[in-house]
Amino acid sequence: IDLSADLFGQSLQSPLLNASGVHCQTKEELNDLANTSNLGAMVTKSATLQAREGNPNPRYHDLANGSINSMGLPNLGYDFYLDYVLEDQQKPTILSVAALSAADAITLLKKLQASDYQGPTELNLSCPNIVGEPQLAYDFEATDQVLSEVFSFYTKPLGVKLPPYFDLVHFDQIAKVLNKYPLTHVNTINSVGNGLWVDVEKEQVVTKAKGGFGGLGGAMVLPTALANVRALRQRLNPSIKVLGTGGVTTGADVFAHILCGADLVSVGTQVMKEGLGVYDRLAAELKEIMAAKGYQTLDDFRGQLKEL
Ligand code: RRO
Repeated sequence: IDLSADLFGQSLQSPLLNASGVHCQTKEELNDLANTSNLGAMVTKSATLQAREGNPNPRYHDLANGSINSMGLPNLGYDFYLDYVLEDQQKPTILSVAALSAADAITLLKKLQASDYQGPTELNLSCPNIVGEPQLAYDFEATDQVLSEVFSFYTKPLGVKLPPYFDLVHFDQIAKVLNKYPLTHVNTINSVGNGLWVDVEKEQVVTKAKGGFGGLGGAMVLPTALANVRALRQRLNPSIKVLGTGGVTTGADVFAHILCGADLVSVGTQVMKEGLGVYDRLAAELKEIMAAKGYQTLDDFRGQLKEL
């Protein structure tokens, strides 16, 4: 059984990635990812122009069926992650950048265009946890404007990280915008924004910032993630790869993402719960499923979901 995959021309040993934000903020964490078997490629924590402390603690909470987070974009700043991908990279890496505003996105990508970095970058248009800032990709016109300006000067590989959509009309609208641009990929989904968990015993929320509202991840978001992968794969130009993120806890979940059309599959919450050994388990479970079905490669079933 062959799990090999492709990251915009770089060949990967497995289709598995970390979800940005999980175990990828510090040099030590990034080096751990580089040394993790069955992790095909890695993604850095979304970087902002300036380093950020992020939101106050508590800002991550495990739930029975997933997680809620309100991290608030803690990161070591653009220069640190750029240095990392230029100097320390031991495994194919996607550099994630976030913008606190459209103007910030332009400034960041102008710096990146002028840098020596030629590798893949992902523009995070969907962080739900910045006080006072909306998730940009819920505003189709603003997203179009940012991408239009970006691609007036940016010539290196660039994809976007999207929030989940919940209406078929919204899939049509975002795909229409994205199809205008030479994007390498879309990564779908970011956490389901602004959920709320209640600790009934304490009669209290579980994360501090924003009154406890935070992004949901893990098993509870799997159907939403699969719907977004499927709906976007059905609408985007074939040249735009789809990276599936959200709700993966088993090899069967990875299989389902690929069946919906995912080129690569990321794991977030389950890494928080289980540690980096999760990738060996998921790869073994995926191989077992493929063997039972007689599939040799991921291409044998990618996008082949049957309808009734
Ligand atoms: O740091 C965060 O609060 C965060 C980000 Br930038 C994101 O894109 N998604 C998320 O769930 N948390």
